Amino acid sequence: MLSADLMKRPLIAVLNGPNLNMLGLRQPDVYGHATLDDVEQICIQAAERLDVAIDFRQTNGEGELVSWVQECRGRANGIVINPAAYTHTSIALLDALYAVELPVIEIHISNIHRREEFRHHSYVSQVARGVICGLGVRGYAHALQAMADIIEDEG
Ligand code: CA2
Repeated sequence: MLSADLMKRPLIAVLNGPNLNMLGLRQPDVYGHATLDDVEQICIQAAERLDVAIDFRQTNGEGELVSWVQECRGRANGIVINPAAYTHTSIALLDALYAVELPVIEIHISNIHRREEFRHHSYVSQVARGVICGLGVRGYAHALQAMADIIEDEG
């Protein structure tokens, strides 16, 4: 019989930043009609397909997001993150993502490069293995697929 450790699935943290709890309630022209609960369901289904575990969270607080990244050390195998507005402003988040020494994939629902100039720059991209943007909420499933591939390739 396989031991519990051998059967353990890799854990991917799916972290979401400020105002993403408003998804589906406002600005459907930019972000679509799906709610954050719908996004979580997309991630749960993708995780089942990929045989990985996920820890899906959202916060409006920069400090809380930084703490969650720190908590991933020694616990998670990778981080998929939609930092929302902190993408464009937070050196604290960038520092935390560097320090945690885990693979990071950055995801945005909208195509930030087709939007206002201030959204074109991302601090998080400096530490991300890859960036998915503009593919709507389905982008989360692509991000999980990419992260599962990275974890499998790098053991
Ligand atoms: O496109 C994305 O996923 C963003 O990360 C979303 C952020 C925005 O600041 C980034 O530039 C791009 C905004 C998240 C707030 O989402 C809302 C959804 C509905 C209503 C209000 C805000």
